[in-house]
Amino acid sequence: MTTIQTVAFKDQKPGTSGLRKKTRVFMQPHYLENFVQAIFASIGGAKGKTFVVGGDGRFFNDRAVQVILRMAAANGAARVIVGQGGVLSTPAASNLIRQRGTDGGIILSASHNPGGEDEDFGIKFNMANGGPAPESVTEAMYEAASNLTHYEIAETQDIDLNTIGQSDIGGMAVEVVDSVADYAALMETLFDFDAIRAMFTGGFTMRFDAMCAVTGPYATEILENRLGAAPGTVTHGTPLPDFGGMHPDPNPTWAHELMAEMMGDDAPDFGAASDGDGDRNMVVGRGIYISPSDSLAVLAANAHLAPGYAKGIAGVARSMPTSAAVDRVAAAMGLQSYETPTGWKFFGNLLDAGKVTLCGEESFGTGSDHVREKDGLWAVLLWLNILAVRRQSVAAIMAEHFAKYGRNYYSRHDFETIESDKADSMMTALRDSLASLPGQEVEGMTISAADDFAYTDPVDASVSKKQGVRILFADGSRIVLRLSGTGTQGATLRLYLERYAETGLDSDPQEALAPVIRAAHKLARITEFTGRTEPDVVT
Ligand code: VG1
Ligand code: CO
Repeated sequence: MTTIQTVAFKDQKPGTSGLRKKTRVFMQPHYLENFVQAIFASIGGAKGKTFVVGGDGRFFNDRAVQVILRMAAANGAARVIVGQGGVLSTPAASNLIRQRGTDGGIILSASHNPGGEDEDFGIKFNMANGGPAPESVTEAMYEAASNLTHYEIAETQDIDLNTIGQSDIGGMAVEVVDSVADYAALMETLFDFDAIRAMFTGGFTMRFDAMCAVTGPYATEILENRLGAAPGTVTHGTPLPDFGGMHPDPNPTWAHELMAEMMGDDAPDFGAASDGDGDRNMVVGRGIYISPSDSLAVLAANAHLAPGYAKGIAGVARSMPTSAAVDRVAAAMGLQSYETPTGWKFFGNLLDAGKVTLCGEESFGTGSDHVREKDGLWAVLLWLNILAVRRQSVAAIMAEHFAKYGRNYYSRHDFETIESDKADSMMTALRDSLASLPGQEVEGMTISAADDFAYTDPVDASVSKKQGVRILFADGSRIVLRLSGTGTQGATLRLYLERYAETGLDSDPQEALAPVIRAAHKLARITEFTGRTEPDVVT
């Protein structure tokens, strides 16, 4: 056991979901070690505690796990449960943290960001409830990291993480577990596997694009081995340290191979994709793309068709930029709908308190109270269960949904790698203009309200400010702007656009939203500040 003197890094501030930096930043001497020590400091030390450790298998995952094990041992932890090969999807890690009654877990991932030596890496801590550390704890991490002078580490050989079983570092037990088994077992408790299997036997076809990321083994085991989907249903199913050069973000832009197949002749009945760490999902029907906000609404309206939710759901929550489609379902069902800031950490209290059962974000994240993370495969399985019960096409289900609730046309426009000072100036100017906006008319629409979203947690009353600018129009349309908290280079502006319609339900979203898009550019003066006229990614 050694104490290493170190110098604090001043940039170890966790963002929307942990600390994300270029992989090479993490690989520099002491960088990872400092932050791990700061994690332990922020939770009152590691002594006698049990943790789960695993990551999405990206470049540097294997080295980082070894470092964390040695530091946990030197900090007096009693036991660390590690996924085989150091790999766990984010929802599987969340499940293990809860199921084994541990004190929390360290998850290595930069999620939907590309991986590799020249791409991104990340690390975050999840609490004993299985959910991402709340802001009070991430602030304590930043504080500890900014003032760090030394860290504790054990000097030892690498631990064999490929063999399931138990070993030991200086009295700390290291338990290597199957990465998939417990998660797959949990899914069997929630969904009607027999009904889904019968649907596949009856000729139902599917494509699941794992994007060379962590979900491959999970999807292959569950979809092909347990549910009987045809071999080859899962594509890009072998996880690679650089995700095969793919950008593991399941949206129409990056999952273009899947999109092409789903929109082509002979498309399968159902398609889905997942991200780097397995917590995101995109679902697609034959010839029809489903926006994540609409998917959340459909899942809320139909969850009772799956055994795990047969008793009904307690309530729903969505992040503020997510469309209000799910609110309409909640209202019709007499349920409470909560609006939280972006990031899964804000759902934890609502789930723990039993106020909500389903949660979702427009960024391809959906989940429930079965874990405390969003869960890509879970969403896919819930869709499959609904399809198996309703025996309709995805397109028919969507058409019925829109006819009943109306349609919240929705799109997100991302402007990436803007110079940070330009993006900051734009947001500052916009914030300064908010008070003067109500009553103004833009593109034939009247602004009814404008604010900077602040959230008071209904459970612990903690307050989170400056969570994104909202401009609301009298006709129900909405514009939201915020800067990403997961990027590693410059700033990414996210522009969220929404318009509600009760008729004309078959339009192209970009066309339906055209006046809202023009209004957003005018009000935020995007081109004037950033030089950008067109977004880099449209979802
Ligand atoms: C993005 C998404 C947000 C999501 C977060 C983490 O954050 O917008 O909804 O919770 O990523 O998802 P930001 O700050 O870049 O907008 V993941 O799958 O990257 O852990
Ligand atoms: Co993710």
